Amino acid sequence: MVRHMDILAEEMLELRARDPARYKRLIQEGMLAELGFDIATGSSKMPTVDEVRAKYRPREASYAAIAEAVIAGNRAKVKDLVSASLDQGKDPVDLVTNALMPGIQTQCELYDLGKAFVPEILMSNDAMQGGILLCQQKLGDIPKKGKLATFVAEGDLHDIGKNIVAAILRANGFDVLDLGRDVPTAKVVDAAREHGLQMISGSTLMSTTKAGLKRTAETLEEEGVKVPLACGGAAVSRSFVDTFGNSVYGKSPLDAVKIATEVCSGRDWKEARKALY
Ligand code: B12
Repeated sequence: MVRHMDILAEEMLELRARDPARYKRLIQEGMLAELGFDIATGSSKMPTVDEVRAKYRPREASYAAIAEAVIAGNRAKVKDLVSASLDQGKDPVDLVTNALMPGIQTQCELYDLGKAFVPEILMSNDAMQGGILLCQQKLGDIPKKGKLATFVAEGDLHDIGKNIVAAILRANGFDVLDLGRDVPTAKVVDAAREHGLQMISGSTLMSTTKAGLKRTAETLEEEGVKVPLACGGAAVSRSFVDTFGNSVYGKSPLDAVKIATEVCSGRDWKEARKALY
């Protein structure tokens, strides 16, 4: 997975503080070599398509077939296979996490390598959504644990991860209002007031848009709307989120569930941070 330069830089600074000897070695022996750059041939060791596929391929055959159908962007096949798995008694949350998500993760990494292209990503996303819908229907109407919203920061159109987070939150019993992508702060604040939200989950994948999450957390606080913001997405790091209040950093959709569980059981964002970090 390609790393954001600012996250990489933060990680290097953390490493310098935590393990100065290794940091020094990295510098001395060549950071490029440590990061996978083959100095002898002058090229970086890029994984092959097969290696990427193998990295994410689920062990169980029926899950691997679902992941393959997501990669192929075959919505009809995904729906057939997910239906069959649900009929066999598979857990819908497990299917989303361990069959559908590995498919889209493979496709995204292939895109990074230049081995998949925009239409393919969009078709895989559509196919995955077909499967997620069936899993949500199977879960049915379960008693709700709290009212939340999800959104992607202003200027950012990447919504695949946000959709997964929304699906996993719903699957875990939360009532989720999806505000969509490219969402301005004012719309989030209005929604928090209007719908009596208990937590908001904000995502962003670009360095240029991550300030939108900080702005949203701060505006909620300034306007006296006591709703914490869970922040995630590939451009977001814990050290970034720690630079502002009223927010909790999470890496995975399950972290979003943990944060929501803390907040909906009456804990504030500071207590939720303690529980998570
Ligand atoms: C798919 C993709 C696209 C698709 C988006 C389709 C869509 N509907 O989302 C398309 C092709 C449209 C696209 C467009 C662009 N993209 Co793009 N894209 C990607 C790509 C390949 C994958 C992103 C993705 O979906 N990952 C998979 C999901 C599942 O991961 P995720 O969102 O991080 O979410 C997971 C976790 O982070 C977490 N999570 C997410 N949210 C939250 C919230 C909380 C609270 C918690 C706890 C957890 C959590 O859970 C999720 C599931 O595990 C990435 C590269 C990469 N490999 O990441 C580039 C990437 C994000 N794109 C990039 C860029 C630059 C662009 C464009 C500007 C390209 C261009 N020149 O036009 C445009 C931007 C348009 C815009 N204004 O937004 C850059 C951003 C670089 C940067 N530093 O800012 C990246 C990193 C590529 C790169 N290496 O340069 N892109």
